[in-house]
Amino acid sequence: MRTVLTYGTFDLFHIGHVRILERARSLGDRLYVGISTDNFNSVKGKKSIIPYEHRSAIVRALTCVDDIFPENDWNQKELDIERFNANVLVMGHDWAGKFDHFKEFCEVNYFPRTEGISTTELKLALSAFRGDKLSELRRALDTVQSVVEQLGE
Ligand code: C2G
Repeated sequence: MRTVLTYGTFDLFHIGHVRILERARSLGDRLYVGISTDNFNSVKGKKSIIPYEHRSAIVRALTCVDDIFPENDWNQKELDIERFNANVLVMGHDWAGKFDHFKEFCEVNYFPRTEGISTTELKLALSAFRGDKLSELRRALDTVQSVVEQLGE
C-alpha cells in the first residue's frame, strides 16, 4: 500500500484544491491530508475565513481523501511521514524545493498549481462584491430618506 501525504489550509475550497488532492491520490493507494488549524494559520500569516472544523470536513468528504489530520506546526511532517508510513509527500509547485529534505524519508512531488484560482483571489472578489453591495444599499437608503423627508414637508 503506497501512502501519500499532503498539507494545506484549503480555505474557500476551490478547483485548485480538488486537482492537487486528486493528483496526490493518483500517486498511491491512500491519501492523508494535514489541514492547517486556525491557530497554525495565524503562524503562517494567514487568516482563514472558513473554520478548521468545516475546512477539514470538506476535505475529508472527498472520495480521493482517506483521512485528514490537524497540521499544528511546521515541524510535524517528519513525524507524520513516520506515523503514516508515507511513501510520497506532495505539494503544489509554489512549495518547490522547500520540502526536499524529506527525500531521505519518502518521495517528494511538487505538482503545478492550477492557474487562475486561489483563495486570495476569491477573498478579493468577495470583498469587492461586499463593497459594491454596501454602496448600493447606502444609495437606496439615501433615496428612502429623501422621500420620507419630502413626505414630511
Ligand atoms: N494549490 C494549487 N493550485 C491552486 C491553489 C492551491 O495546486 N490554484 C495547492 C497548493 O500548492 C497547496 C495546496 O493546494 O499544495 C493547498 O493550498 P493552501 O490551502 O494555500 O495551503 P498552503 O497555505 O500552501 O499550506 O505545511 C504546508 C502548508 O500547510 C501548505
